[in-house]
This record gives sequence, C-alpha cells and structure tokens, in this order.
Amino acid sequence: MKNAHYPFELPPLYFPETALEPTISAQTMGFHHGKHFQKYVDSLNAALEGHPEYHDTCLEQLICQLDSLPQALQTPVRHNGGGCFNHDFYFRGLSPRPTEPQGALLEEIQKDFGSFETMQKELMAASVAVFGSGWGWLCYDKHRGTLRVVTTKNQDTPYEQKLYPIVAVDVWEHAYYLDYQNRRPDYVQAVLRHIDWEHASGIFRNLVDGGVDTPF
Ligand code: MN3
Repeated sequence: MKNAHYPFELPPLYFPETALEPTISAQTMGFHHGKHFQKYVDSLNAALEGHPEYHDTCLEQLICQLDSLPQALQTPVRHNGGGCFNHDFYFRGLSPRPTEPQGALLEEIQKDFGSFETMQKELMAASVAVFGSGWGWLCYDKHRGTLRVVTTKNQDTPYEQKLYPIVAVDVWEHAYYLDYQNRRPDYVQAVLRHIDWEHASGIFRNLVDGGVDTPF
C-alpha cells in the first residue's frame, strides 16, 4: 500500500480470516481488517478529498512529510495515513505457518541482540509495555547500521524516528480484546509466533542492498 495514492483502497488479506486461529480468531481478524483498517482508509480518503494537489502523492511520502502538509491535513494524515501504513505492514507481516529469519536479517539479529530469542524477548517486552494504544516494532536504523526495538504511540510510524520498519506488532486493544480481553502479554507472545520472518528477511535484504526507494 505504501506506493498507492488517492483514492486508497483496503488491501485484501493474503490469507483466509481463519488462518491464524486460535492465536487470532476469525472474528477479530474480520473486525480488525474489515472494519478498523477500512475506517483508516476511508478517513484518509475523506481528508484528502478536498486537496487534489496530494492525490498523486503516495502514502509513504504523505506520512514522511507530515510537517510540510497543510495544517488541516497534518492530524488526519498522522492518524489515518499512519493507520493505513501500520495496518498494511502488520497484516502483510503475519504468517499462518511458522517461519524463521534468514540470511542477512538473521546475521544482523545475532550481531545486534546476541540471538533470535533475545530479540524476540525484547520485542515482546517493549510491545507489552506500550501505555495505551500503540505499536511495537523491530526496525532498522540505517544511519547507525543496527536493528532496534522501538515503540510508537497511537498510529505514529517508525518513519517519524527515521527508522525503517521490519516487523510490526499492533497492541491496540482492537487487535486482541475479543480473544484475550486484558491479557496483552498472552496476545503478544502468541502473535510473535505468527510473524512472517521470511517476508521480514526480504524487507531487510532490500534495505541493506539499497534496492528500494527510501523516503528519507
Ligand atoms: Mn489495529
């Protein structure tokens, strides 16, 4: 979705709604993707409707240039553009089957965290500790040349910290409340077993190879 532009459309799930059961129920998947994510898409389109000068600007550019947008667009794009980017990243980053990091990503994880298990523990702890609504992330700090675990609040994206996302963990209550109620740690622990590490490895490889256009 990052290269898409107005009018934005909800990207389809690439697995059936039932595919991550029992970690994520079909009901949660259906509401989260079909209602919550759809609402971010609709709200972003509504905000941009009266600003044709931004109708050819891709999502990634919109959220990387928040400060240069007209005042009236800054908050709606922060909330809904961020919501679109983050949810697109999250849903595409999940896998029905177990996967492991590979190649350059696995080597970087071992270099920066000591082991895959240590990194997962750090990502879990950070995600669980987000106060209120937000996100846990594994990101690449291209400037320092290291991976980092960070969090963002609301629908802020790692781009605001000049970091490139590799893995996203949605810890808004809408991501888990129907299945886990207040037990966010149980949700995070379970959903981390469904991260698509092969997809994440591809994202990382493109970043270090310079094979993708980077927004800053
Ligand atoms: Mn969500």
